Amino acid sequence: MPSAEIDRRQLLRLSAGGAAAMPFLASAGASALASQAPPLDPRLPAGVATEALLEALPGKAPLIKLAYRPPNYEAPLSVFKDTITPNDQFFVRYHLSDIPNVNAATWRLAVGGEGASTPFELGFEDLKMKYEPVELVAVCQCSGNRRGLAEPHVAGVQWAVGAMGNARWKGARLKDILDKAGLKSEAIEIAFDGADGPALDTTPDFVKSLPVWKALDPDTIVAYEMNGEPLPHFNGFPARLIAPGWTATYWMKHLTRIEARTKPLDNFWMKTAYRVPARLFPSTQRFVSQESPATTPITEIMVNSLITSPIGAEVKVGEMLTIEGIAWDAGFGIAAVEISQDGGKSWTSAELGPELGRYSFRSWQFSLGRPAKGNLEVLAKATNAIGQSQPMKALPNPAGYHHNAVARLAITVA
Ligand SMILES: Nc1nc2c(c(=O)[nH]1)N[C@H]1C(S)=C(S)[C@@H](COP(=O)(O)O)O[C@H]1N2
Ligand SMILES: [Mo]
Repeated sequence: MPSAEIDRRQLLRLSAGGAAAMPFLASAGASALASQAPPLDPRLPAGVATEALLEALPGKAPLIKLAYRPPNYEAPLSVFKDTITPNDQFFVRYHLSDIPNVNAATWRLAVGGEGASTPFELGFEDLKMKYEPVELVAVCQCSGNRRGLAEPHVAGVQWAVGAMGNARWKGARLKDILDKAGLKSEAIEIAFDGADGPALDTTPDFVKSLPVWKALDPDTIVAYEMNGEPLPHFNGFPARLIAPGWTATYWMKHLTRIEARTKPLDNFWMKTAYRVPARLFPSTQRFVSQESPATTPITEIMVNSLITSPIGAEVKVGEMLTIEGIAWDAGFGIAAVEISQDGGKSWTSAELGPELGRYSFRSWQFSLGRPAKGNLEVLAKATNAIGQSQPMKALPNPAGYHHNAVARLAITVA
């Protein structure tokens, strides 16, 4: 919720990156730069991202706008030709419309709750100077990424493939912060609140929790840098949670409060939203204190891949054609990416690119030589180090989460 620490009079100063930009609420669309529509993506059903407008939020490059209040902007496919997603092209997702600009100089992070014996507050300099910095590359992927591709159609933001990004995050271990707060053995969940709040009181405030085991994982960090720069305003300045391997719903932006809880967090965002049918997905990571017989909170990212090149559906006959893409999972690691040209009957291994860390996108490529004139469909399927791979069709579920069907690209060689 908006807290007293946030100086709303800083409205004309965007704290992150020094970008000369107006705050979101004051921009009212007027400063948005509309530019050309993105290339038509042949793998998307009609209506998904094809008629989209590329529009720039303050401090960001043009992205595909799905909604303005709250801001929901996804990255066009062309962004994923880079394994690391540039900050200004990183997708933006909010549930709430009141997103204040946070002033790092006055920002405070409150750490406490019933499950902590020594509650305290820290400022931005404390976060950077008093804790050992750690860096890791991790994919931030919305649980609902690709929801627009769900069959049958489900309600919700109709994301195509770009509600995700991969960045090098730098921050303090959440474990070190919790150690200082004297985490009690009765603590079962750690809850996180951000500075944004509902513009209308009909939307419940966005507060999320993690099980203690995930909060204490040395890779779970409170990040203050993204790709060597301060976090962009729209990606959580001045600090956000990084829960590597888990879908981005837990990656609280503009963190203001960390609460060690002795009881499960009971709110709309835990009990109703971001849940999947129990045992539907091959998750190995559980959030036991939030499970019910029928449903479980979404936890780790399912193994997935994306074909990033070629982008268009047409290629020239006689030319060498290389299929390129990325693959990622929850941190078990990508073991293989395989390509099929016969609808999934036979598969051949693609060549994997460099490893940037187990939670990162992994690039891959596969040469098709000089394909003959005609139509061709290429499928890509990633397998991770524990043997999980992508299903041919996404598993239907009410909210359209975890869409990880094999990647497909129809190409006409002419
Ligand atoms: N404060 C705050 N943090 C948040 C959210 C939000 O609405 N408010 N949305 C979450 C969800 S669902 C996603 S997908 C990611 C999106 O991160 P990004 O906007 O940096 O891409 O932020 C997460 N953290
Ligand atoms: Mo999300």
